[in-house]
Amino acid sequence: MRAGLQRAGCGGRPPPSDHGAPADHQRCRLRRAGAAHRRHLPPIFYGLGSDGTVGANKNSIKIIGGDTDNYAQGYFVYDSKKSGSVTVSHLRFGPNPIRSTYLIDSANFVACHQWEFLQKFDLLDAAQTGATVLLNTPFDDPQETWMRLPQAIQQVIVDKQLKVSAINAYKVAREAGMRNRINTVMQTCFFALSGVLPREAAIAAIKQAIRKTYGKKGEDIVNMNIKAVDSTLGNLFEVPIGTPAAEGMPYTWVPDTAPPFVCDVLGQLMARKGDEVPVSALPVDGTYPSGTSKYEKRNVAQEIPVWDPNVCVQCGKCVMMCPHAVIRSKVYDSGALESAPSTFKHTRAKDRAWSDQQFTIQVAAEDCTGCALCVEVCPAKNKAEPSKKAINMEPQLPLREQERTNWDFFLQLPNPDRTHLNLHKISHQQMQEPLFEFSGACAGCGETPYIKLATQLFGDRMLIANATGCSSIYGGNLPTTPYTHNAAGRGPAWSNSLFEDNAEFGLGFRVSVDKQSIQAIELLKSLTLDLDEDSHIPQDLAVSLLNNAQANEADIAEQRGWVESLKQHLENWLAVLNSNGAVSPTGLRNRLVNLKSLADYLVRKSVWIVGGDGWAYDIGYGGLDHVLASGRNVNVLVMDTEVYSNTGGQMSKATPRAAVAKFAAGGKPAPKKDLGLMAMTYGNVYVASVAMGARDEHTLRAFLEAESYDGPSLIIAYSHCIAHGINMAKGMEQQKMAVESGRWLLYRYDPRKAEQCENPLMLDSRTPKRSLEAAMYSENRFKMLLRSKPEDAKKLLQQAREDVSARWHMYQYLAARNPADETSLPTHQGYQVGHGLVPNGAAKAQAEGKRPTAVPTEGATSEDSASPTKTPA
Ligand SMILES: Cc1ncc(C[n+]2csc(CCOP(=O)(O)OP(=O)(O)O)c2C)c(N)n1
Ligand code: SF4
Ligand code: SF4
Ligand code: SF4
Repeated sequence: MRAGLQRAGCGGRPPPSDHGAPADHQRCRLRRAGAAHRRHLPPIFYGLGSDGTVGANKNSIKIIGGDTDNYAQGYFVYDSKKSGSVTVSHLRFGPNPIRSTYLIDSANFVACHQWEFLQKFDLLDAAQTGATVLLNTPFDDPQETWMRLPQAIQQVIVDKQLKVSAINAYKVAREAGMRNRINTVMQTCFFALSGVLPREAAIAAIKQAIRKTYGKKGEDIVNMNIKAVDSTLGNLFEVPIGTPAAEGMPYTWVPDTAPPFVCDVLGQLMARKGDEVPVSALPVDGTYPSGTSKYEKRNVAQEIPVWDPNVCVQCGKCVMMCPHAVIRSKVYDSGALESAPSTFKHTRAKDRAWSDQQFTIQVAAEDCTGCALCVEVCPAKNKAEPSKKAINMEPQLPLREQERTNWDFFLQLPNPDRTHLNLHKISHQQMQEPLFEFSGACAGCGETPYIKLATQLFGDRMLIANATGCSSIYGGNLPTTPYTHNAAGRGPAWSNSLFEDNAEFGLGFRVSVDKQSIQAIELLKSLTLDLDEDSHIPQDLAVSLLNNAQANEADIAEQRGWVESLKQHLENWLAVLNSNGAVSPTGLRNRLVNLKSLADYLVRKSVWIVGGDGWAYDIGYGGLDHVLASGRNVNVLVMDTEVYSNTGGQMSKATPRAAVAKFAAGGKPAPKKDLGLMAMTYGNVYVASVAMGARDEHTLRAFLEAESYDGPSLIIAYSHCIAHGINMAKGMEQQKMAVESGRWLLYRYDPRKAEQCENPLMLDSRTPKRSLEAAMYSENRFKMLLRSKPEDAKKLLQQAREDVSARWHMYQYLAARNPADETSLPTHQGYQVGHGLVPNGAAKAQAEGKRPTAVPTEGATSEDSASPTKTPA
């Protein structure tokens, strides 16, 4: 992916007058200074997606192209990962017009903003002899920085006589309060080293750009950036060039142990050598092997969580919330520890179901993004050190080697038997292997925990139709694939369709799968129960296969066993036909072959239609509505970030009133569309509104219920996002605030309840207890309106309060209704007229003499149905 930006100053045009308006004085000074320092400068910057490198370079272009008489051009090359991949900024400045866009292959300045890249590829390839190199080093000592450089890089530095400077930019950024945002620090170093402008003028221009860029985000952010600029140059040092080490490792993107396709094709793409891969090396039908993100080992985290087994209460929350499937738990027999590495941590399992077993929480250090969501949600406090929890963030680099070994050991420990897990308990359920891991979503993304959860529960028999959006990008952007498979080779089948037809696309999956299982059933019957002559398939096997309800993991495991047995019988039967050479009855051989190829469709498949709110509420809504109305057994997961996140945060119909978004710069004037309520009017659609950060067990329960419902299901999942202007480490806390303030409701609408004479709507949120104002203004998307248009903000806040209150009252009313009181209402097409939310199953049950009773579903907790009584503040 390439993007260009070109700016020109006054070169080639009449010189600016020095007698311009006062506002122009600064520009004029810069113009003269720029002319004095004028040179043709082609620098290249290697950054990490989302570390701000591209943004900072755009600012540099504006400074140089706008405020000096240089021409300037920026050309940015990056892949489609949401964050955490290599971004390359090709910048050109000079006195002559730049008439074309092209990449720089001979640079006199090369900046490497991530130390990791030095081990991965030859980023000094384009450096001219005598060029300047700027490194972001994790080491404070100049000598150590030289010693730690890979041998290949040292050699190039010596051969090309490069001048190397370095700074521990992460340290400087952290000390300025900017966490991992190193862009301002590295930009200051660039101006200081490149001499494109005199230092003083450059620093003044950077500060001016900071005020312009971050002014809207608040004074704190501006001050942090200015603090970072001020402390940068004191930390910049020259690296002494020594003798290169005698030997070193070659550049590696993927380990040698990876499968050949990963080494030869995907590895090449990762090493930025995709242009050298022949077309013939790519899969002819467009299918790609799954489970390849694990080979990337991006090492993007500065800090990773470190587990303290003595403090851990073994709740599994950290595992559930991790957006990247990096932190995992296992229970296993102590005998498995015989070959454990000395640093591998474990403790006795606390759960009575595993009383004689060992328990471990393990982190994939090299895949961690350092988002710290897991630490934030950990409920266990270290009594001896109250500031600590059962997991705490610590620097990654010193732990990398040991945790790599520990992770490899952890992976080869057996996974617990899925059929013995209590799936209503987070600590049990989170032992299920995730079949979606290490995606390129932003660090701390609020969408991915939902996808990961779905793959843990159903991934081994799941088909996913993915609407275009963040989920299609982090779900399937080459070169690697985060969807993966278990040891038996089973994992989600995934495909992305258009933004506007994804629901229909997923419905097609259902229709196709159903057709194939019907064919398999017909063939099985015709080859056993209906066959005139002797069948080689035992009748009891056929009966078992046909009668299994496949209602839980144990049933499904049993069905899989029977399918394997069926395939074996079919193979034996075919062998008999082949060996005796007898002419088989018409079509028998074909029917056997067909059944063998369709036998897997005797196992229940789980079809998921997945996307964001832009898809579900707006552009794909017509199709979604059509699919919900079809009555077919599909599960729709809407990850509601309340904006079009993938394209930079445009307003959708899910955007709440008063939030600032693109196309709603003055705060959205209209309320959020109630997609769930619209779906409930069908009466036969399972609908749930969830927020994992607010009630994780509720989310889990909704997923289980939705999938088990033999009809359309819709889960609307609140997903925090970088577009909200929040500290992403606190994303789950933001979700909680949204629920506790009444801005987001938790509920489930289960049409099966009506069959038991119950109200199908269960309002699972508690009475809102938090101030809506405080919850909203904890997010920059709301707060920024307060700064830019305080009067409008006040008005919209009041309207938002009214929205929340009205919606709360309506849901409270609907959830409190007693279906038994409503049997006299007229019915139309199976639903009570005027009360579309109560299917007349309740009326039917009443008419049949069943008493309306409150029957708790399996695994219910006392918290599951709140009795909301108060009105939100
Ligand atoms: C018909 C069409 N319009 C626009 C786009 C560009 N586009 C791709 S993803 C996206 C935003 C998706 O937003 P949303 O559905 O909310 O998902 P999110 O990115 O928030 O997960 C847009 C506008 C497109 N692919 N197709
Ligand atoms: S820091 Fe983030 S990515 Fe790393 S384990 Fe914790 S939640 Fe997962
Ligand atoms: S969240 Fe904390 S207490 Fe719970 S399993 Fe993870 S580390 Fe242990
Ligand atoms: S949903 Fe938001 S946080 Fe997640 S990947 Fe998209 S932009 Fe990033």
